[in-house]
Amino acid sequence: MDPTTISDLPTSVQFNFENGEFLPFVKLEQRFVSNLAPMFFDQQAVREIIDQTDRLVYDIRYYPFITSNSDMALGVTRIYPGKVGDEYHMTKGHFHEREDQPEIYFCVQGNGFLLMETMEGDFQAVLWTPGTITHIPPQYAHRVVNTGDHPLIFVASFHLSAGHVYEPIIERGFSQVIVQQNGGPIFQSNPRRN
Ligand code: PAN
Ligand code: ZN
Repeated sequence: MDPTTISDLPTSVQFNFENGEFLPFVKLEQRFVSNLAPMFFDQQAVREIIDQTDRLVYDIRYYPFITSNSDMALGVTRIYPGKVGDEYHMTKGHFHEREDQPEIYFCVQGNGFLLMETMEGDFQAVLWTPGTITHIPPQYAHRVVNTGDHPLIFVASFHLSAGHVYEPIIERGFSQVIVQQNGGPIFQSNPRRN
């Protein structure tokens, strides 16, 4: 990220609880269905969306609080409501490259689940409502799923040096997926793993 943000002085940003934006921010990333294509199990639904009008699934605002000897980062993610086929909008999900790097996630607005899973297959799902704060231990892949009708907004705090590894999620996904059935969310074993 932008090296001009290096500062050894205390730094603050101002967070807007209504829309999840904060100022100033250093980087905004947008992830569309096309960017997430391999993550969803219903590949036909993915192709139909991309062929018609690609759709924004989530955006992330970052601020890297880099000092001369530390690399804490703030990220605020907004997952817009929606589904790809029957599967709810979600983040890609990733492992941290470094095996000693945890993360804090704070659900500010919206409803859904935080999914976490180790390489060894320990799967954990936490129901998320506004105010839920979860510590994600090192070596747990993490993904947030928005099962509500409104944006799901969460604040993340992590070290930039943690690194992000997406390949295992692209290849295998999480062991469970969350789909809509009879108007509400249910868990199913991931068809991509069968
Ligand atoms: C978060 C995530 C962010 C987007 O800042 O990077 O929510 O999710 P994906 O990276 O899985 O697309 C974080 O966990 N940082 O480590
Ligand atoms: Zn992370």
